[in-house]
Amino acid sequence: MKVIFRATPTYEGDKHYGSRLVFDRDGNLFVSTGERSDKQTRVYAQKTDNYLGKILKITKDGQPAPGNPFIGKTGYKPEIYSYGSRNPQGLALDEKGQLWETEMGPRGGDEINLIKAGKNYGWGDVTYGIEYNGQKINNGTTQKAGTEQPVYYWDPVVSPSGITFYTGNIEEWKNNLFIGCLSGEHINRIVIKDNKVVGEERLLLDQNERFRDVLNGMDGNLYAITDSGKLYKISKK
Ligand SMILES: [Ca+2]
Repeated sequence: MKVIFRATPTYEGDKHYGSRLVFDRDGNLFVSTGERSDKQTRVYAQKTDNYLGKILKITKDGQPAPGNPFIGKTGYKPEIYSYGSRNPQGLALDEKGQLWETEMGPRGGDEINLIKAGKNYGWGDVTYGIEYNGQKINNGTTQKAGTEQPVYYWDPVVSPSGITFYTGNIEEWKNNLFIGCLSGEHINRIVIKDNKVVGEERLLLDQNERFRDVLNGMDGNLYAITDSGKLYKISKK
């Protein structure tokens, strides 16, 4: 075992680690990190001198990936690809190689984002959600110059976890985004056209399971795992 990268600063807490790993088509690795949830660490998501609340892009040796947007820029960690994320647990490439991210928002603010190099995704200045206690976040700011809007958001939330773009043998599902949902207790199917969401379907709601991750099998089926330890195989009828 060899540690190739550490997402600092460290923090004593048990929430919001992110974290997904996805290889880009160029062989470098995208890594998502959470902002560790508490008020005192939330501010790190908007700051660029640290690794919390980020999408990072590194080489297999843990170095900044060549072409990263902030290489050589003062006040920016060179591994940063984008910033302003809360708890990004979903990361996947679509058929064109574009990077998509889902993140758990506060109450009423779970998001789907199309991740682009050097962009700020808003957290904790800009959100469609509110604090769990009902208070507004940054006076209820939902849009702000210099920040990216989510492609889609849920209110009430579904708690999006692992995601994947479908490559299996059900023709009408091809290239749809599948999302394992925790508190939502279903698998979410999102239809995307021209980078916009044009449809949403909730699958396996009757199972009452917290779906942790979804993945394409090499056999053309979709597989999902749950927090209760079950493995689902989803096939064509
Ligand atoms: Ca956002």
